[in-house]
Amino acid sequence: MIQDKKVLFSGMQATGNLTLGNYLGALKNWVTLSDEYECFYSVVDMHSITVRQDPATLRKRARALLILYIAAGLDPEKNCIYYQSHVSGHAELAWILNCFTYMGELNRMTQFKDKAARHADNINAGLFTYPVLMAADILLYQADVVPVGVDQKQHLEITRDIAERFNNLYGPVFTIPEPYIGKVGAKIMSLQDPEKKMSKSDENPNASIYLMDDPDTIMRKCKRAVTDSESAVLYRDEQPGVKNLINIYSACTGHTPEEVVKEFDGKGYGDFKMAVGESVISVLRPLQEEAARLERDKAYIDGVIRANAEKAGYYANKTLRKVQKKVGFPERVR
Ligand code: ATP
Ligand code: LTN
Repeated sequence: MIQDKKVLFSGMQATGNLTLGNYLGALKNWVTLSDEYECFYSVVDMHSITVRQDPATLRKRARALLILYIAAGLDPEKNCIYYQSHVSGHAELAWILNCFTYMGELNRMTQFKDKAARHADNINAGLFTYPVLMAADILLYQADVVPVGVDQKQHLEITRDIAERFNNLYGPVFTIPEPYIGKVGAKIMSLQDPEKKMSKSDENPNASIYLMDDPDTIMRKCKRAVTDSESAVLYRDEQPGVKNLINIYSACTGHTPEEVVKEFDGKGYGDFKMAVGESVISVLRPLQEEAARLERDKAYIDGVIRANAEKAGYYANKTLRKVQKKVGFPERVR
């Protein structure tokens, strides 16, 4: 707990272009939660290199993602927005936690199995211990809550197991974190295959709306979205394409799915898809404008990066020193 507020930690990888799914499922919730908690939002660039990256592209994407956090409405004065690689405590705690994590536990992680299958030529040790670094991220700041999508639940469970194991051996060092999984937008589906989640690694560009898509592209993708032959805007599992579009419209306008169904009663898919497109454009336009403005303000962004790395480092070191003492590392001599 920092100044009576509970602590929140979350992060995103700077790999690929962010989609409307990332925004509605994660970033938007972060903004809603930011008043209630003391928040740490990291660009987890150290996690990114578990898969081979082009250095210049990674650097560019990491900065664009950090800017996007701010453009989405996270005030960097109140929220600690920083690069994971700028705080060495993440790597140091991860090493210690590696020694408290079992191979068998890591072997059960579904994300590891998926990624190992997709990158069969590069199944490195970092990919295997990815969840330990994630546990270090969270435990370093004594986070109470971690907002993530459903896909990250297993990693939260292993984080809790590692923390409890450590606490049982050495006393209450770590706060045990809870996952926070939002209701609205928890799972935005692909526009081309509504049975699959919208994902930044999808090869078909029409399947996802990217946060940086221009209005014409957004409208075209919405018009091309796969629906069905029912021709009625109804919110039901039998019409997954339409249901997904209702979810998107609902998340973008704040109207409930029931209100959306009423609004489009008797109207065709053409009108509905146009309205969905308009609603997405009106949410993304200010975000894009703000990101472009911040992009130009190099001095301001550099200042944010410097100040927040220092702030994160301060809290990280507090936990790290405690942990180092507990495991028996010799004290520093001043
Ligand atoms: P990839 O396609 O590379 O696996 P991703 O699009 O799934 O990436 P991540 O970087 O793994 O994105 O996730 C960032 C955050 O966005 C996570 O909290 C994740 O749960 C959330 N998220 C990702 N896709 C969606 C989606 N379609 N709907 C809702 N939330 C999502
Ligand atoms: N694994 C997460 C990103 C991530 C994260 C974290 C999320 C790394 N460290 C700590 C929450 C808390 C992902 O792929 N979305």
